[in-house]
Amino acid sequence: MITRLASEARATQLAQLHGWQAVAGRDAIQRHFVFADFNEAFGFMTRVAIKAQEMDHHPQWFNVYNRVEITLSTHEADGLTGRDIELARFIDSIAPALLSV
Ligand code: H2B
Repeated sequence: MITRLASEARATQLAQLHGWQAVAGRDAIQRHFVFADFNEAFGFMTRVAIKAQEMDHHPQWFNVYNRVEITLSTHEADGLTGRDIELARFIDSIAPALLSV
């Protein structure tokens, strides 16, 4: 059973991410992206999906045309864990920084 990040590890690891914000009323983080068009957005989502499948850790996400909103949390721990940090780091590594909002 995976456990939630303790407050010290949590602060350090969250500080290393880019553009992620805490979700109100829930132990989760969220980042919004805007791409040039749907093709760019879906290409990005495809890369995230392949990583998520490899990790067996899946994002909650929302897409309309060129916008993608990703929320990360670990259901079985009912909060943020190292798996969310790992997936967020991967997402940051493939996200075009200038297009993130
Ligand atoms: N994704 C997320 N975000 N949180 C989980 O707790 C989770 C998951 N659990 N993907 C996995 C799959 C679990 O359902 C399987 C059985 O390992």
